[in-house]
Amino acid sequence: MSQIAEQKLGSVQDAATSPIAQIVLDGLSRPQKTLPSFLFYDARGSDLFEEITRLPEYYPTRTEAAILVEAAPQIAAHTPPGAVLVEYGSGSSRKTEILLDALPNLAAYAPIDVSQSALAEASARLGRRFPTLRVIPTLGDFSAPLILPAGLSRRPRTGFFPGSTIGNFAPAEAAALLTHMAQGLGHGGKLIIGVDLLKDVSVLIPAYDDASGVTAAFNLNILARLNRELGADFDLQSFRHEARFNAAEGRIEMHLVSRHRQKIALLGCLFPFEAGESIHTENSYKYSIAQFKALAELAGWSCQRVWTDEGDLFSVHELHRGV
Ligand code: SAH
Ligand code: AVI
Repeated sequence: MSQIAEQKLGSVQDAATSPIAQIVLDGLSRPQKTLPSFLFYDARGSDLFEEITRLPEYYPTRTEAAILVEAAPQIAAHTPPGAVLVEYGSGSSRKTEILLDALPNLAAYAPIDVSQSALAEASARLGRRFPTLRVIPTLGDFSAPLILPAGLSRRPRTGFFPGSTIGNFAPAEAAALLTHMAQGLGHGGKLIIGVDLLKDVSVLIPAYDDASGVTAAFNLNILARLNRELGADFDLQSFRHEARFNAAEGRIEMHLVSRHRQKIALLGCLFPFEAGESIHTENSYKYSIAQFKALAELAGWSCQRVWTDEGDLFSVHELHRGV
């Protein structure tokens, strides 16, 4: 995944050499067609995600933000002065402001995101709100090696990975990503990570299939992106959004379901769809606190603290590099 950094294409002629071309061709060639969820986040997708975070049905954002407000003093007490705060998948960096308010003595804030528009907007806003804070944005894949400017390389590092973006990875990939973060954050490193909790399907499904259709638009936007950037000919009206709960795997799945039999042309290939056949676009794993702790420990972290809300909807964990 480390080549996904710059996916904006000059023209459709460049499409075949795009870093995402092979990933998309591979995904659509599988018996269960799939697309990786990082493709959601072009400029339009990042805006739609922000809209999702404000939906009444989408409990994770407001719940995690409220937990962070409560936890911020304790998080600050365990963050050494002069540390670098590294955020993985920072998006709009809205929740970051809660931590930054409590952490006036950081050496720098280093957000990493694949969305150029989200990263640029957030960096500009934070620059205005925290004029003395050094902001070092990185456009790219958070699973690539972490590179900080030489002057900061010996500073202690605290990672921040909110939003339950870890849930968008299957457990084995999530463990690999957490191991990668442990390495990148170095000796004495800490990680503040948001993890959505398993709950009743009657709450989960509306969170991923809201009444106003914003999540549907977010899911379908991936096809618009493939049309624009890879010259595909998806008719967006010919697919519908579906959120499914996979109880055996403990995850919500998002699919785009073909409304009828059709063929899609993309980069010189034809992809046939039966009526009802889907493209699997996202997994969102939901954990118990014990399950997530086990995963984090497998990846070399020790769990120091966990905070939840009263309804046990969401959790925020403070992990330290294992001894
Ligand atoms: N942290 C924010 C945004 C979560 S949305 C919040 O909690 O609300 C997930 C974010 O991760 C998006 O901004 C998306 O662009 C980014 N993202 C997804 N996969 C990524 C990857 N592999 N590398 C870097 N950023 C990624
Ligand atoms: C970013 N990620 C954790 C979100 C989630 O809940 O899995 C993305 C999302 N997909 C649909 N709604 C929100």
